[in-house]
Amino acid sequence: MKKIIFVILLSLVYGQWANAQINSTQDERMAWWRESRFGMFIHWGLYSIPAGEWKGQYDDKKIGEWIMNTYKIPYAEYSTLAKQFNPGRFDAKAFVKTAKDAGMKYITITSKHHDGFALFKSNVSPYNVVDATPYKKDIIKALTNECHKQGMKICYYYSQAQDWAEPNAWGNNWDNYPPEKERNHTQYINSKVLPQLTELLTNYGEVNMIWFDTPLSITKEQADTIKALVRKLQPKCIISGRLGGGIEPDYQSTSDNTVPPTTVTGDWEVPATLNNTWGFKKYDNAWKSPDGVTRLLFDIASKGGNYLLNVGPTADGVIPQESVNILKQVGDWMKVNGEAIYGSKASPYYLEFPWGNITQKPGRLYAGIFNWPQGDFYIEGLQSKIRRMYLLADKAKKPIPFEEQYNKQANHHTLKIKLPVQAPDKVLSVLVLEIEGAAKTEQQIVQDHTGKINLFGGKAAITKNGRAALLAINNNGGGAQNWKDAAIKLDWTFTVIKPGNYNMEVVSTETGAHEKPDWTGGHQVKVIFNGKVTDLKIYADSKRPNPRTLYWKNIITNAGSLTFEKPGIYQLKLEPITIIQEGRGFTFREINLVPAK
Ligand code: JFZ
Repeated sequence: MKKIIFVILLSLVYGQWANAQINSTQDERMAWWRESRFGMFIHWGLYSIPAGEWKGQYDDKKIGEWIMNTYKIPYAEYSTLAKQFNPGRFDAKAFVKTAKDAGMKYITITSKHHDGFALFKSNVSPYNVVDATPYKKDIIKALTNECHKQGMKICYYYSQAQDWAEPNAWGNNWDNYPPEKERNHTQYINSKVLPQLTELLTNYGEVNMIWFDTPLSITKEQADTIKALVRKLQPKCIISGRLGGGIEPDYQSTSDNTVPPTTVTGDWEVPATLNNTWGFKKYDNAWKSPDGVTRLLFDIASKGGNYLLNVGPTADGVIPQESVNILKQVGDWMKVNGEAIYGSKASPYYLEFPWGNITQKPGRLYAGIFNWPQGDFYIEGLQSKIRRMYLLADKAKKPIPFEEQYNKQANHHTLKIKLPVQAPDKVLSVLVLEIEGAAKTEQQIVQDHTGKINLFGGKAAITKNGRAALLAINNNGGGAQNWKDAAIKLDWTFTVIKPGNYNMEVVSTETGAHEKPDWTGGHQVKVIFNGKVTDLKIYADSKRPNPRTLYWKNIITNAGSLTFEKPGIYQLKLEPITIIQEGRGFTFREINLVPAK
């Protein structure tokens, strides 16, 4: 599974000019996308007819659009669904309106998913909505025309590797097709993928992006051919993150539903479901709350990403009412607070806050508060000078009183802010901070005003055998990615302001597929503080939901207590003794030190 790839560009002197050339066209392509921040994903196809049920069989843990694979339905049988595909209630206007009302700026629709069925008229294969169904109308055309009319960007999902209708493609290993190794993948690409992409990129006017997916073993050469074709036919069309073959796409996608725990540079996007499936399933009612979705939208923008949120229309051609309702509420919030989202950039901080997160524009920070404080509100570690503050929901921009505090000994800045008692929005309220110059934040780890000290894994010095090492703290629960090497050690240096006794908790995370979260415990570690070694076994003493993921919980291991005799700088180390090798490894996220009562 692809995770976010952190790319470090080494700018060689002679390479800088070349980079500027590449970046200028990429910047051009990406401009509307960066401005948008919020888009609609549409998974729609023949799978919306069985809607998660096949001959009386149901499965909560399977995604709807994979039903052909789930029940190993032969192509000859599955393809007859086309004769029933007749979405009489489909109205492109209604789709675009739902997206617009939500505040979404682009639509990405499945032009062909893994089942191989095309939602557009194709001369390459009769397995398409015009030639194989009683409906006979080109859905991609209708939606594209409507998007063009209404100023909505239109993007096509296209499954370039898996095509379960094709003997030479990837993925179908239940039909009587040649074994995967004997297939001529290139033949499939040349005879279906390239000609269909040509149709999509020539027959419908401007296409803003092709969203590729599940590349599997696609080669660099194959991916290059596909990329070159898209570039040739529509140079401004974005190529999404999952083309494969190691080629450079225009941006990265995270794993599905995965929100990174920190700010991430570059262009990236979270493809996400509204319940637990992409393609419509009639019995999936695990709807996310509109509050949760609004907070995720803000948090993703704060970390620098786009949110591509899915709806799965029914066989009738309507977006489920529950989805419409959720999106409408997000849209109402966007009407008031959209300024903090559209065209915003990532937070100047690396880490999220317990109360919410921050987006920015030149001269402005937008603090999105989802835990409205009882009493004073604090923003810590901001070095920039503040001009004024007001609530985004307040048209009069009535100044919010604040005080800039500075602890010289700890070199720590704190803003003490007098918010009104009542939050303007019960879900997430935005406080605007007008600042002088570019935002500057402290890099140190320092105790906050509640006394809590947060030692996040990604803030540690990470070493192996005394040398700098890499450990990605970015699994989909926000913890370490496959940490199985017990020689990797973590080490934090931090500033304590208030001496006293502190309880220590070690936090790891669930991870794995969103339909089945998973966690491995039993690892043995030591925590070293002030020459004192505490041996610890990683058990799930308690679990805590993480509002940033909605799927993967934080797992808490109580780790005893420690004492700071006086204010100052301290060091703490975490060193594994043994890590359980099966399963997910040690999904460590952070250590929290909390004042003991
Ligand atoms: C893929 C598809 O298989 C799925 O049907 C849906 O279209 C989704 C948006 O994309 O599923 C994936 C692809 C990549 C990951 C997980 C699920 N990943 O990188 O973790």
